[in-house]
Amino acid sequence: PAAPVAPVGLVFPKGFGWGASTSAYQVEGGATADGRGPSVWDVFSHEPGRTRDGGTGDVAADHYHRSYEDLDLMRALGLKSYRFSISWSRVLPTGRGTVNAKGLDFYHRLVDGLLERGITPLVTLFHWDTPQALQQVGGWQQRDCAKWFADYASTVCYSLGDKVQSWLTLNEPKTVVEVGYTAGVHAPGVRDRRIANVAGHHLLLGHGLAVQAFRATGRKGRIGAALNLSPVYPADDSEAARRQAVLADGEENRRWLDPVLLSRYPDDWLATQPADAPVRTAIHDGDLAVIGAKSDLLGVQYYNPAYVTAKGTRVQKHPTTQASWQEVYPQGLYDLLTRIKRDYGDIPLTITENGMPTVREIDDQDRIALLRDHLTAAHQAISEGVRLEGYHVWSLLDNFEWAEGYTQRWGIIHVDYATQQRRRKASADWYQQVIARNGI
Ligand code: GBH
Repeated sequence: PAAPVAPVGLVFPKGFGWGASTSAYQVEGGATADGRGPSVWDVFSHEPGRTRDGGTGDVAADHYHRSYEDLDLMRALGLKSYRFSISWSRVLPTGRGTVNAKGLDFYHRLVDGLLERGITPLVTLFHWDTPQALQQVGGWQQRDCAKWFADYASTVCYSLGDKVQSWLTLNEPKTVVEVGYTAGVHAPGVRDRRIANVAGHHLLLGHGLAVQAFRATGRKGRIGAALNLSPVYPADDSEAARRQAVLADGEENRRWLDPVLLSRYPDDWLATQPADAPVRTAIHDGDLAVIGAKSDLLGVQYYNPAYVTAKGTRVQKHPTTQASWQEVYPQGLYDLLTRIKRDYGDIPLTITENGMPTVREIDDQDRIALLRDHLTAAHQAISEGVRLEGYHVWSLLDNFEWAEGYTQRWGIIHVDYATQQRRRKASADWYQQVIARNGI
């Protein structure tokens, strides 16, 4: 199917949540400021050869020290929503135990600054930065990590819960499993599929326990997970490719959506796990009921589709961005959103990430085109009844792109890392107009 032609004058629903996203380790810097403890990413990024340019998040975009300037940039854009994450080890330097008040205060000031500017905070509790002290006792491989995460969630949700109404538990558990624990290209650098799937289960359990912990604080508000999802298509019309695409959909999408929204693992995904796979014993009776504890919203992150051959291998069918994994197919967002509604019902959705890296540092017309085409696809889904409440561009600022270091610029605002000067890109000007007009 061809991508939709971008019509002009698409108006979004009243109150649509125009937003932008960041994550703590990618923008904050201040790695040792005010008592912050190290996370797995501090350790990993300092190991030789882990990031393309040797970059670390020590300073990043120095947002920890420049949050007021960044808040003013957000206000100038007219943002309605800002999605950021909390650094677990800033709040709890060893992952559990005593709260570091100065660390927590940073997020209070940030949230106050957002509210003063009329911007709604959307807070992610975990964007990959497991406290190193917890990694040393097993991290997500260890079942207790789910409980530690829920305790941390309880602390943060209670403390900020009179100001923050919207929470996300985990960012992209799939990426942690596939890149952090299988490929070993992200922290903690484990390369073991069996361990990865155990960690994946414990991450999901952590999500469910965190949802319960949030409810137990008595704070009002909504909570859910942020999942990166890819519509999966057969690469050709053979029966074998179609079968492989269904299996791959299990891995890419249903393995995460089904437990969180339907309290079950998909049978076909479970069947791919060998009889002696440790994940089978990691799943205890009652876990799926916890994992499927009622979510109030779902964060959808869409970057690319997946095409699967008759042999089960992946191929690309569309041009990619500077990120070689990202083939561009805006219609995939429409397919994804309508599919979620069809298969999982009317849970409120917000797009928590979508965007691209651009080589052109200021005049980023390619980013404008990509955002416009994806918003067109999102609008089409809304017009067909999908309950999409917001859209957050990844990212507000150029930042530390994990294993790619600083070699990819994903922001709508440019950061000159030598001076930390911010400069709006063409896409920021464009996005400001989109927000002002509530449409494209
Ligand atoms: C998101 O991941 C993250 O949430 C965010 O932190 C990140 O900055 C942003 O997207 C842009 O990448 O290098 O071949 O091993 C997006 C999903 C899944 C994309 C893992 C990169 C690694 C492919 N990511 N994938 S590879």
